Amino acid sequence: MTTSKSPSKSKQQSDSSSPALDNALHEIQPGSGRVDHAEEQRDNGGETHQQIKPGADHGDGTAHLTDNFGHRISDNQNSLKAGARGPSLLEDFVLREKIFHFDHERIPERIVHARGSGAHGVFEVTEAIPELTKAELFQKKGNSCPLFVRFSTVAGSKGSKDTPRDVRGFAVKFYTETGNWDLVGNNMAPFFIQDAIKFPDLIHSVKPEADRGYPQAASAHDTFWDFISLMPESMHMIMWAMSDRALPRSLRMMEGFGVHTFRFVNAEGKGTFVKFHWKPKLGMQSTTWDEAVKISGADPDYHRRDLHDAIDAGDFPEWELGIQTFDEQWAAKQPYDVLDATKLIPEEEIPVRIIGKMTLNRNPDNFFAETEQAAFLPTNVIPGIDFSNDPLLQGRLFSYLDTQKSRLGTTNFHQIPINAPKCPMHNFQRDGLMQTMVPTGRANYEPNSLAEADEDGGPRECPETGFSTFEENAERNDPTEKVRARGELFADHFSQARMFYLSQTDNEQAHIASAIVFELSKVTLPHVRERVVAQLRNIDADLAKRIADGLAIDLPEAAKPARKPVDLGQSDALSIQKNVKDILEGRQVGILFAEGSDRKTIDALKKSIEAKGGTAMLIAPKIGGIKLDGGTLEADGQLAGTPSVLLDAVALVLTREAAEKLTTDSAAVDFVCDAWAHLKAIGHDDGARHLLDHCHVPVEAGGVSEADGSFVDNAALRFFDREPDVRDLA
Ligand code: HDD
Repeated sequence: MTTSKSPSKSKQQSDSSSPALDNALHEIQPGSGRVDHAEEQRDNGGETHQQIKPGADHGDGTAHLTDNFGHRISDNQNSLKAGARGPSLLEDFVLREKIFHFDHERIPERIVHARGSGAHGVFEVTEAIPELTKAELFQKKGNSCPLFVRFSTVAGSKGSKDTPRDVRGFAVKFYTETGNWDLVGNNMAPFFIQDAIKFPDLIHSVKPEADRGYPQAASAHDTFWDFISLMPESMHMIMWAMSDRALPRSLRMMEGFGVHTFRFVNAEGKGTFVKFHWKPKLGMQSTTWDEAVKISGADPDYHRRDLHDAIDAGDFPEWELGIQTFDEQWAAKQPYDVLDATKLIPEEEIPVRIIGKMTLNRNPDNFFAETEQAAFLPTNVIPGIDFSNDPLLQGRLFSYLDTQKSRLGTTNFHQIPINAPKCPMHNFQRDGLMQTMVPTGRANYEPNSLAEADEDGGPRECPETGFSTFEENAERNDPTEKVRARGELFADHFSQARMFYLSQTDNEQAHIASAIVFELSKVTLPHVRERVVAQLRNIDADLAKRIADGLAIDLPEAAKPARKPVDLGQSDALSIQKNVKDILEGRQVGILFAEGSDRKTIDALKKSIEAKGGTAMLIAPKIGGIKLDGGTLEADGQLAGTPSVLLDAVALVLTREAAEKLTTDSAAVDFVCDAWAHLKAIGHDDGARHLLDHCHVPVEAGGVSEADGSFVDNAALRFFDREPDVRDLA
């Protein structure tokens, strides 16, 4: 590679626990092919691309500053002028090139999922599944490959915040030895619509409204809910989008889903349906809505920073890859269609079988070159993995390749290093805008017989090992019939929405209800609000009533469902709170101190937080150094710039005098009141009680404790029992 590694704290290189992981950090080095971009140019271009080495730096390793064509620049501070106070001269090629390049730095943002954060990593197979798929990757336990992940929000622009209520994209590019495999999923199992033909409508409705250009990164507006109210198929996904799943605490703490039913194909040609799942090692965590709103002001890059910092610190985020597999016969017996992307398969029906592990272990060196230019394509599958007839997936197979041309500007976007495969790539495609490969020889067509004249005839097709499409059993379809229609069971829009809602804990249900009331309260069209509530009546009568009460409207008649919903019971796997992991890893615990605070308490807290895998953050009114017994202590964050919304739990270690002084500092008062309202663990010493009293925090309440070991135990949790004390859960 020609890029240089950034000097981040590199527990990254040395601490990987498995040799497979270490190996996969290196690029795949296949005998015959290109390895990386630079290598490729050498392969193809020969001498023309060689670097001229002598005198390339100042002698101390510092490179010469040059223009884009290698001319050394003598002065990067002043443009060329006719006299020191005269006009700039057109002949200043240094100035013109610099401004010209700058003027064209931006490329169109992604039409959806514009805001995203990426990371490099490795995938390791933990259980081989040759009986299910012939995919080379999954043939042996321990097989591994490098990968790149991009997480994203959906509706907001590139520069929008990280914490809107939104679905999160979860796109993984596996660079396997048999080509790239892109698993382009979300952090929610179902999707809003069933057929790709509705995707432009869905996205138009949620994006800023056409005439006024707002709201940014928000679904709480007329056009989104107008569309939704007319699309009952979206009701299941609406339950997910209004749930705490849409407010992840960290990108490291969310599940991922391939959403569609895909197909594995084994060496005998047998097909098995498969759904893909990502399970985070840290478990799932969410913020509250009020917290998410405040985080977006305090740190719009909250998730991006968290991901970057964790990787930089060597706390490599991990997910397990799981699968649910089933055959046509099983699928045919279900009360839903497995080809319908608005449906999921309950984990209680088919448990998720873990087959691999993803570890993110390297931050991108350059945001634009890697994260921004990454192009994911659901069409990127490897032999052994195939598509299903899901009509949403089928539309995606066209859309992604197409969109890259308008975003990255060229059909050669596959040559950008982040997109290029790391296995050999040879074909007869030629030319095009920004062609960077320099193919040699005459063979740019096939078949050819140039080899007979001792010339390089180029690559040949691989009937045995190449991708061959699964031979579908057409029993359930008549492929000769052209119809614009959907499978019969696609018409059940409510059964799984109801299952999701009923599977939540009481306060998770309350969060869904509050979210819908919030969103619909931003809707200005009364008939839209009513139509949504009419749809909700088919999910749960109590939910619909709560929403109608919350909006202060009469309960409308239920909308007539296209197909009568069936009772699917509950699935505990759908609830975050029922599955929460009581661990401190990945959590950020704040310790607020001020002049005179007890150093021993601070040190002991910090030690036990770190011993449990959490991060301790010292916060004080001033950052540079606070006087304590036995010296001064520097803070990691200044109080006003580090509100408690950025922390998972807070300890207050204060003298009575300091606590009293802080009662007149709104940053300190908000720090405590928000930690209380956001249901966080609060630890305190005697002196700090004064500040708690001022903020009406009852010291006997759940999660409020002495700033000792009990606080550190509490810090892994949120105290939902307190919720009725801080907000209306009607
Ligand atoms: Fe999509 C981007 C996920 C349906 C069309 N989509 C995009 C990304 C993710 C998803 C994670 C961002 C990739 C990245 O980080 O670069 N999309 C999904 C999921 C869907 C889905 C899980 C349903 C199951 N998408 C979907 C449909 C269409 C698209 C039905 C069009 C017919 N999606 C696109 C796109 C994007 C995209 C316009 C924008 C940027 C890009 O592709 O590369 O083509």
